[in-house]
Amino acid sequence: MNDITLARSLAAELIATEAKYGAKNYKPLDVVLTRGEGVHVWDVDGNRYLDCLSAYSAVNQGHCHPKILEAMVAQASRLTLTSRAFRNDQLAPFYEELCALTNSHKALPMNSGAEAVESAIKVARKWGYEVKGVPEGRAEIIVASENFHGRTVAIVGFSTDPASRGGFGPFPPGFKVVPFGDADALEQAITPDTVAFLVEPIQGEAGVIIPPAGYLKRARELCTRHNVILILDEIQTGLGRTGKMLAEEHEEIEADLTLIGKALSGGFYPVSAVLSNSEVMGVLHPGEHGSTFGGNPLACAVARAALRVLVEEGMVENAARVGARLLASLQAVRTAAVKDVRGRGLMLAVELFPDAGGARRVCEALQARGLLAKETHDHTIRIAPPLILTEAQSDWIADQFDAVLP
Ligand code: IF1
Repeated sequence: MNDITLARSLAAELIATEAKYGAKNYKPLDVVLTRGEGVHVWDVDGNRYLDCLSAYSAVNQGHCHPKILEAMVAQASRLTLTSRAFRNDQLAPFYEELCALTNSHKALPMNSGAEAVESAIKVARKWGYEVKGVPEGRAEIIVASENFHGRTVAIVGFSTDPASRGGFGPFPPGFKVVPFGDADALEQAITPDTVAFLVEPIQGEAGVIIPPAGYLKRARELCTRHNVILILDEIQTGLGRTGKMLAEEHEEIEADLTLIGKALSGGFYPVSAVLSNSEVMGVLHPGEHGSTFGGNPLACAVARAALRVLVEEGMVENAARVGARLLASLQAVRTAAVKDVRGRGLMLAVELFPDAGGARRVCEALQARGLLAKETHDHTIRIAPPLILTEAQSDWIADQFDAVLP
């Protein structure tokens, strides 16, 4: 057997082993990756791909960024976990740098995105009872249709996607769904028991849905007027993805609670946080919330480096500049099958007409040409490369779409 045959059989073997032992909660492309560097990843056969998913925007800084790696290795060999029963010397500078960068007063460190969302729900409810004066047990949180905020029971309970919530009930009460992008519907839904409105600035899983201009600004005004906490889930849109550090900056607003995760560690390690611009976080007292790994020194050191390279290497500005170029060139290659091309910064999507044969087929054709992208729902291809993408790489991506779009 030559090398290529050997390698192919390795991929097939790994895929078969996954199928044998793994829960079948995913249907990935059949590409088995073994190495990543910058915008590129390599499979076990040695094929190189340009990664246009970036682990759902967790790898904004590019794969295996050397400075984040260095910080991780240095910290891992010194101290990894203390629990919050003791203090560690990485937490204070992490708080300080994170709050300075995001213009926040307080931060609550957690691990996964879903945990940050759960934490915000708890904080908002407690604020509702203790500060707003909502009668015990009545706190209500308004969310948007087609939302994606994670996979916990509470979160999938207010999902409108049957695949996400079906079969997982009963669910905690206290959530009300309004159409995304409709500020009038939000206004009508607010009652004296409403404590928060939780929304993604741009909906990711829904297919990169950008709300009408002015929507978030009006949501901000409504929340302020009715004493409701605005919670922006920036777990996917935050940290440069849309061409601003936070997507809220596009409408010059500030959320009361901002949730970040994913790229907070540059993909090295799960790190998330709840950021607070008001006194909302003040409702938490010792013993009322926590996490074994939240705020651990390894997480803090990795996140500090991940934030530092975003700024020092101009990745946010690059996302705005190269993202605008990619959007324009994708719009220029649109074919009869293309219903819409949209995006902000490096969070883009190409949506096909329902009769165009499906987005999965396009993703498979792109894979064969050395580009990895993932369909969302049946007809939309999401394009979210690392924020270090060059103009030449951007043009190459558009060329690949030009070649494969039906
Ligand atoms: C999977 C989607 C993206 C998120 C927002 C919270 C979370 C996510 C806005 C939870 C997570 C991930 C989860 C991942 C797929 C992915 C995803 F397609 F499902 F919707 F990115 F677009 N808020 N999104 O996007 O964060 O707990 O996962 O750390 O495989 O479920 P988490």
